[in-house]
Amino acid sequence: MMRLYSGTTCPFSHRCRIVLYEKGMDFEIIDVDLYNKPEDLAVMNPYNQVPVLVDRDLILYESNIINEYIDDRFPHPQLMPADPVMRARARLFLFRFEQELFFHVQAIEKGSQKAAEKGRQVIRDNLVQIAPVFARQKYMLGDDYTMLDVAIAPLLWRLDHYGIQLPKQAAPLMKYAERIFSRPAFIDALTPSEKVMRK
Ligand SMILES: N[C@@H](CCC(=O)N[C@@H](CS)C(=O)NCC(=O)O)C(=O)O
Repeated sequence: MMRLYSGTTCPFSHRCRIVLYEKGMDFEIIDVDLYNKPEDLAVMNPYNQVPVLVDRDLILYESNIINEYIDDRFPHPQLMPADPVMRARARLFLFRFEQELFFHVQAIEKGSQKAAEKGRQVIRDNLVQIAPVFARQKYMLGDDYTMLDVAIAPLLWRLDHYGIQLPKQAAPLMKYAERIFSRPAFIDALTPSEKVMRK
């Protein structure tokens, strides 16, 4: 059985929990206290961070790498596109999410007040820019829910929590977010600490 070492408020662990629940197979989630990390975390992940996935003798870290492995191992429902060109595009988007959104999440969570404010502003601007896409399509890549929706969902869930307010013009994005939040696997994947992040 796969074992996921996960942080109860960690957006990166949240991504992996979502994928595990989407697949509907057996797994174990181990909550890691990030203020008192178990010694074996640094043995499993040289960056001493969660999430970490253990599947028999395979140990993986980095949320997107973990998620692609779970998707390859349990292909139903498939979350990465099947077509090589679309798969490559999906990976490029995943990379850009890290550079343009999640890099700034780290500033909000750990940076100075000034860095956090700058992070909020960059995230707000980038989200406003992609918002019109959702007036035309249901999900990030079109009609189907994919790994891109999984990857961005933890950030959309935390907007209030991070103090990010979006203007009215981002309404299609928030409608899209509600669509993701209503998925049974999304609801099941929330920890009690995440549940209270949104009113
Ligand atoms: N790029 C990593 C980021 C993981 C990460 O930043 N994890 C944080 C919690 S959200 C962590 O373990 N922090 C503990 C530490 O850095 O001491 C991923 O996608 O998995």
